[in-house]
Amino acid sequence: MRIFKNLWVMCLPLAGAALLSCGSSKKNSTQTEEAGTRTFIQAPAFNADSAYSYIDAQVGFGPRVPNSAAHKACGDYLAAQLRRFGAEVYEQNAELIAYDGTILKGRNIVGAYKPETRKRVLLCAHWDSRPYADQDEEKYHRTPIDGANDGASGVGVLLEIARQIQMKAPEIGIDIAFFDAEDYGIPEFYKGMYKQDTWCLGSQYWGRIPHVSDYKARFGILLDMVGGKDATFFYEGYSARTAHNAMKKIWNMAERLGYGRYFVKEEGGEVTDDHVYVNRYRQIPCVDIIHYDMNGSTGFNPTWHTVDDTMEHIDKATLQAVGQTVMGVIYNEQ
Ligand code: AHN
Ligand code: ZN
Repeated sequence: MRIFKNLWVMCLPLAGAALLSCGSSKKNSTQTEEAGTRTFIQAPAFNADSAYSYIDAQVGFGPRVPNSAAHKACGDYLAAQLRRFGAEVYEQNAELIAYDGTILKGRNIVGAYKPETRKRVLLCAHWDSRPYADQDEEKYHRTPIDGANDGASGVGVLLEIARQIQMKAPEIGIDIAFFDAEDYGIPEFYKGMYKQDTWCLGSQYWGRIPHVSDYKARFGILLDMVGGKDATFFYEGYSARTAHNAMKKIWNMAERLGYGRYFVKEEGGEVTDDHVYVNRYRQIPCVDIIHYDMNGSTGFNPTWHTVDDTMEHIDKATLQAVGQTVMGVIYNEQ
């Protein structure tokens, strides 16, 4: 933007003809902008109202806890939306074993664009919601949460990106993966034996058995809790170690688009999230864009795993910042 502004200032004192030539000296100036020697492609405009409506629709089904009717109905909705937006849709149904032995009817949903292309980027989010508000008052510990932010926000942003891709495809192929059963991890109140790897059951399954054999992508971007007001996204520790280049690309893009307030270029903690298994099992470097709150008691935002994770705490400005940044990244991949 700055470059455009400078150009405009330079053009101002000139006569109409000169102004025209000033404008036309830039080939396709609405599309591209010179940044040093590299051409920057302006991505289409992400629509936060649209993303918000997709979050609202998910929450409208009720908590998307695996094995529930709301979960089934929401899964059908997500697969139908991806199809409607022109993706080739793959579904995986698998029985996943929870921390307490409960068998979850898990369902991963993947929408592929340009499936024939080898140059690909994976975008992902979890679509289930937590059966427990175990960060809330004790009386709510066994209450399923709406998961407006924790779950639905990332999916809502990705559905809007799917809609945008249908209207104007980026150069590379894109896969949008909605992972199931991320949030059925061992609850705080559980008295039984501790077990490892109880979170992210859907992405663990997909990592071992991807929707297409030998699936590969250049890198992945995971969206987790991307709808909170004044959200701050720090360099998540595991992403920083395993997906450093992609991570820098994202944070630099955010800065360039004016979203540096959200994408803070400082180290955050390390989180066990779907990106860990995308990297561990498929060797795809994957970056977690996740809202940390350094001042909060949990390290996450104040509504995290509480019954307050509702639509009223979803902020369109944050959705815009995240959606436009991710679009900036994918439309600039060649
Ligand atoms: C754990 O709490 C172990 N990981 C955070 C991942 C998560 C949960 N993201 C959303 N809900
Ligand atoms: Zn959660």
